[in-house]
Order: sequence, then structure tokens, then C-alpha cells
Amino acid sequence: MNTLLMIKPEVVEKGLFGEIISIILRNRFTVAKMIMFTFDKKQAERFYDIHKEREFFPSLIEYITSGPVVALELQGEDAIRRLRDLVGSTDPCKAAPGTIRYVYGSSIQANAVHASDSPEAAKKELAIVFSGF
Ligand code: FUP
Repeated sequence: MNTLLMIKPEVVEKGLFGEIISIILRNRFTVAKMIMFTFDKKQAERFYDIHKEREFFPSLIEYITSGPVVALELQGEDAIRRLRDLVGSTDPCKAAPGTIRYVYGSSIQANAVHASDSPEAAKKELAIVFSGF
């Protein structure tokens, strides 16, 4: 099953998304698709709808729509689990050294990247990003 890696606005703004793509390629993922775009509010709310009751939801939507993201559909052996391991914990302060969030994350919200956490999430998130629904 393919998975989604999304490089978040603060990394794109700093011009560091190429470094993250290099890490991905060096870890033997294959890029099936890639796109740069800016979420509109509706699309962002659908993407993060499992969090809609959480207190951080409005702030998360404002953040993720604040500028362009770079999204990649990745394929590879055990891609979903391997990518989650490479990305690290949600909170960069708790992420293991060497993980993408440890190196590039600056807060629990601005945590550099998103990676799908299950086959169902990957299917839904890839459809939103690459097919607009
Ligand atoms: P993850 O699967 O590691 O991306 O983490 P979650 O699904 O738990 O959270 C999704 C996003 O919500 C995070 F990337 C950032 C945001 N978030 C907050 O802003 N505050 C929180 O306390 C938890 C998550």
C-alpha cells in the first residue's frame, strides 16, 4: 500500500523541502507522485476531520492553510510503517534523534511533516491531495 508524506508550510517556506525529499530517496522509497499546492479551508478540514472536536483544530487548520505544502505519494516495502518510523513522534521534543521531526520540527503544530498512519488514512489522504476529494 502506498502512503502519503506531506511536507508542511514552515519547511516549504524555509526552502528545506529538498532536504526532506533527499532523506526519503536515500531511505529507498519510490516517489509515485508529487505536488505542491496550498490547502483551502474545506479541503484542510476534510483532511484533518478526525481532529475536528479537538481544541487545537482551528489553529491546525489556520496553520496548514497558511502556505504551500509539498505532498508525495510514496511506494516501497512496508511503506506506511517505515515512513512513520522515519518521521518520528508527533511532538518534535519527543521524537528520536535522526528522525525527520527531530531534525526539522519546531513545535507540536509545526512538526515539519505529516505521514499517513494506516492504510485507510493513506487511501483517504491520497485521494484528498491528488484527486481533490
Ligand atoms: P501524527 O499522526 O503524528 O501527525 O499526529 P496526530 O494525528 O496526533 O496529529 C495531527 C496533527 O495535529 C499534528 F501533526 C499537529 C496537530 N496537533 C496539534 O497541533 N496539537 C496537538 O496537541 C496534537 C496534534
